[in-house]
Amino acid sequence: MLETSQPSLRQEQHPLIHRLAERIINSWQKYLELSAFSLPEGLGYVEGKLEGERLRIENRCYQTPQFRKMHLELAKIGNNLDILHCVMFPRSEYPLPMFGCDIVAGRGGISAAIADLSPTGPEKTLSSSYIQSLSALPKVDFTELRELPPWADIFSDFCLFVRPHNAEEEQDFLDQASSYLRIHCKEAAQSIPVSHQLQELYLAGQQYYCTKQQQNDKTRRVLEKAFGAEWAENYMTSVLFDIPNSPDRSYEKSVEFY
Ligand code: BLA
Repeated sequence: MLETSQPSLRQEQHPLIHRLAERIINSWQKYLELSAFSLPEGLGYVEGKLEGERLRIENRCYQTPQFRKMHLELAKIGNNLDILHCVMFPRSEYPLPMFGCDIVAGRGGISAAIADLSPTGPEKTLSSSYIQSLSALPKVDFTELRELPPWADIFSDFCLFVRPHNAEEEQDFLDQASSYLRIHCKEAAQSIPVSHQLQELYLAGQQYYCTKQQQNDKTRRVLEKAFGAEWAENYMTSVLFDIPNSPDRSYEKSVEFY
């Protein structure tokens, strides 16, 4: 059983974060065969202090036949800042993009909401079936589109990066991010492994993705202030964006599925 009803940070977070977290878990359960994924020792639930405020981080991680690691992280800093972070790392056998999503909510509401399916293949574009499904989604207009920072050349043309201005725009972001995830889970469930040669290229694409994400100074600064530079470096490179350094063919078909 997945512990969807356990008390957690989710209940205390901004409603958009709470609702997206529910949808992510629901989609994972509905479309994929989940089994447990263990994080490095002591990093499932962490607490620190950021400028006198308590920083709490709660992680949930799963794996499936297609995904090496699916990570949903909720963080709360005092009563000021709520964060949702989600990344799905495909096994390199499968020619799949990376689903990534981040919501940052402060006192003044959501400042950043981003969702993408980022290509990792040698052509650096999404496959035609992804493009077709994503293009068929209803178009949504946001008052404020945000500009991506210089490190962010990893994202696709479908990357949604906004500051929602009202409840309707928050709902639109929720729906769009959920659609990206649904499309991704359905594609993944019927994905077929590629040759060993191509696997190396997809792996290199994932490595590039992680290297770039590790350059996000805004994330690093929050973690450094609460836990120190060394802890932040370790967390960014071993939990948030750990780089797989060889094709992972070790997945055991005998794992217990939820
Ligand atoms: C931005 N990420 C941010 C910001 C903060 C964090 C404080 C600034 C908000 C703003 O500019 O309004 C903090 N994000 C965190 C922390 C964690 C986190 C502490 O996930 C984890 C504990 N970031 C991701 C993923 C994506 C992502 C998966 O983790 C995208 C798929 C993107 N976050 C992202 C981008 C920005 C951001 C592009 C804006 C960076 C900038 O403007 O420089």
